[in-house]
Amino acid sequence: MNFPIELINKLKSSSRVAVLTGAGISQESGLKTFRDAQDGLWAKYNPTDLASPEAFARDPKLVWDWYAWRREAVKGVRPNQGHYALVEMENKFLTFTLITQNIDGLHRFAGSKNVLELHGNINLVRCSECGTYADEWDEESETVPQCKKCNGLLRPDVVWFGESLPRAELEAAVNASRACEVFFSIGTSGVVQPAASLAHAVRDNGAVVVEINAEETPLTPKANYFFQGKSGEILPELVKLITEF
Ligand code: BV8
Ligand code: ZN
Repeated sequence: MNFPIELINKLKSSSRVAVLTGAGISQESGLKTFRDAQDGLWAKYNPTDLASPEAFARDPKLVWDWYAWRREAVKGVRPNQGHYALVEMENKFLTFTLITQNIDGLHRFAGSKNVLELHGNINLVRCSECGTYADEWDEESETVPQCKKCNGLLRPDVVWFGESLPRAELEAAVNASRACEVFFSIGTSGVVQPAASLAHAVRDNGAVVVEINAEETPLTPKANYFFQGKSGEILPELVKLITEF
């Protein structure tokens, strides 16, 4: 990939960087992206219909099983070169904030420290009534496991459509986007709000916006740089150039 020298110089002279990632960065780990057709059993459901409080209220077992299936899928995968390149980048900049829409936990698994999980984490399970986190539950149970404290139905600790994002994480993400000198948008179709609006807020503060994605998105026309391709290939190349003295 040909990286313009002014971008390399900008990165070498910057100290505050923010990154937003989406499902695309985990695709090379073998995880389907959110809008990929769901495999087999789930082919007939649209993810946005299952990832909602209404779906859980209507058929808690179906939604619970969908997340149990996805937890299994996440257990079987490892971070890829794109995740590791971001770990290297974090050590390179004075202030580095990794904002992710992903719930797979792969950034932390790869070693990233300052990670803001805007949509929660699929490996965490809490009570849908009292909010108590469950440290273990019977994955084989015929019915949705229940809270030990109040018997409420357990649910994944993720943000469903129509639910608000965790305030602290969202606030930190907005602050990091406002303060950064360079903002990366990586592996996201940029349609889910309010995460997608972070990049647009950045433009207003004069920061440089760099998009790395397999296809163009609504952000592409507004980005200063757009690199089309796989994040697992592009990011290591870019990080190598900015860490070379
Ligand atoms: C809220 C957790 C309100 C669950 C997720 C109309 C207009 C605007 C907004 C709305 C609207 N109607 C409704 C809304 C709001 C809604 C929304 O944005 N809807 C969208 C569909 C229009 N948002 C919400 O509901 C949010 N909450 O607004 O609350 C509110 C306000 C006040 C008080 C109370 C309530 C909550 C949104 C969070 C939903 N939860 N995840 C779960 O995962 O099961 S979102 C889900 O989509 C995932 O987190 C995923 O990450 C996220 C975004 O998708 P992407 O990550 O971008 O993945 P996608 O597949 O789309 O794209 C992948 C990209 O990677 C592609 O472009 C592909 O080309 C690229 N790619 C693939 N491989 C690679 C690659 N790139 C590089 N390398 C590769 N190898
Ligand atoms: Zn409870």
